Amino acid sequence: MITVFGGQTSRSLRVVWLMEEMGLAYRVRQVDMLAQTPDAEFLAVNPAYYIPAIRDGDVTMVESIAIMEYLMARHGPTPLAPAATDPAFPAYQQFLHLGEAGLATLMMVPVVSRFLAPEAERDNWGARQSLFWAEKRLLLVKRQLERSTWIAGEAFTAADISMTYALEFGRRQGVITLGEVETAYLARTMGREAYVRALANSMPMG
Ligand SMILES: N[C@@H](CCC(=O)N[C@@H](CS)C(=O)NCC(=O)O)C(=O)O
Repeated sequence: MITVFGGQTSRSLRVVWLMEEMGLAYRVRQVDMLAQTPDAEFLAVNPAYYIPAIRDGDVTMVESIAIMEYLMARHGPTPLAPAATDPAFPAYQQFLHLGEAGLATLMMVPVVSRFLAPEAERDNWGARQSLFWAEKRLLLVKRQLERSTWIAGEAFTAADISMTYALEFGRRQGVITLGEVETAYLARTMGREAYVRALANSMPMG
């Protein structure tokens, strides 16, 4: 049984959603990142103390995209990861990583600045620039979604899981405004049964 350390609105949703799509057995171990006292069990899993992390037998891993790649490689094969020979493969690779490295990571800076920085430092150059870079990268997403149903072509893949988290995070936090194409795309991805189950299973109990 695979253990996912995470929480409902965190990037652990990517991992849980992927496992729902693949039909893998897992449990979600909630980590409250806002708790005053560090969670000792989780600290031993990830001394850098961020979510998500997984434990799969002797394996412990962090980084949501790397975890998805690991799960698909070790517990696949799965159509969620197109083969290198598949014409969809280059777009798949690009958007799988763009969802985190090019979007969610960059949007994190304006989001945390807005909510966590001291009042006088909320509107700062770094946060504005980071958002500007993310907005530029969104042009790639828009162009692709004007061409195809899913982000890597005509089949749903793990790149859609990566991308959905990034777009939904930016929209929920109010740092980006999505156009019609991206909004319709999110309705498609978030309407999947596996997504709905992943969300429910990521909810803290009680
Ligand atoms: N690139 C990492 C980012 C992980 C990340 O930023 N996680 C957030 C929650 S979604 C977190 O735990 N932040 C607290 C911290 O980094 O200290 C991934 O994709 O897993």
